[in-house]
Amino acid sequence: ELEIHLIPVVLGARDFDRPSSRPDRTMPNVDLIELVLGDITEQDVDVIVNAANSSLLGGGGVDGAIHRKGGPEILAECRKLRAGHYGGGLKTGQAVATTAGRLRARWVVHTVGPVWPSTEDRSHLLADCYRNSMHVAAGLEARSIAFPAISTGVYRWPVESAAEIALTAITQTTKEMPGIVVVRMVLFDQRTYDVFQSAAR
Ligand code: AR6
Repeated sequence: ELEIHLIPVVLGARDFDRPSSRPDRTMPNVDLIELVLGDITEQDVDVIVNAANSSLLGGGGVDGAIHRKGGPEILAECRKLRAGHYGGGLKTGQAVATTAGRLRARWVVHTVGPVWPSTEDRSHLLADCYRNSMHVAAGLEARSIAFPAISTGVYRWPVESAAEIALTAITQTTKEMPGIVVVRMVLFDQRTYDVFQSAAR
């Protein structure tokens, strides 16, 4: 059962009382970032984002779930990427697309979040994950995209900080992307969901 709450995010001057009026393509089309308590592998969106690692060859957490449910086609494409342009792996903050295999989504965009802690501030790399994933999605002409809370599991980034970085990066990036009309954060547990709710407020 998904519990869906819509959090209005102000993206600049527009009339929220008339959400169906979208006369100007230069206006941002995302009125809302959806916060959902649920499983990202179940999402019916064009793109789901994977919190991968630089090897692109799978792992635990959301990465494991996506490969398990999406089937071997995703890993096959990841291996091709490693054999080609991504021979050295995917760098932290970068994003790249593959098929979504058997998932309901059309594509998986793989990105690598930064590990916590680190001697230097790596917040900009976490923001890059969101920005670059949305750029890849826009390049695929995706209209909807779902993110997990990147770096907040195995990579141990504090959820309060991650939520602020994620929502800020998404809000800024949607301004450049009139084609993306749904951005959904899919939070896997109640605590993470609650923290994102507070950050959105
Ligand atoms: N749907 C949505 N969110 C999920 C799901 C799911 N099915 N499963 C877990 N989460 P993590 P990271 C949440 O560890 O911290 C992997 O081994 C989870 O509760 O998946 O970026 C990779 O291969 C947490 O809130 O990703 C890398 O080696 C969030 O997703 C490493 O973990 C992210 O947790 C990446 O670590």
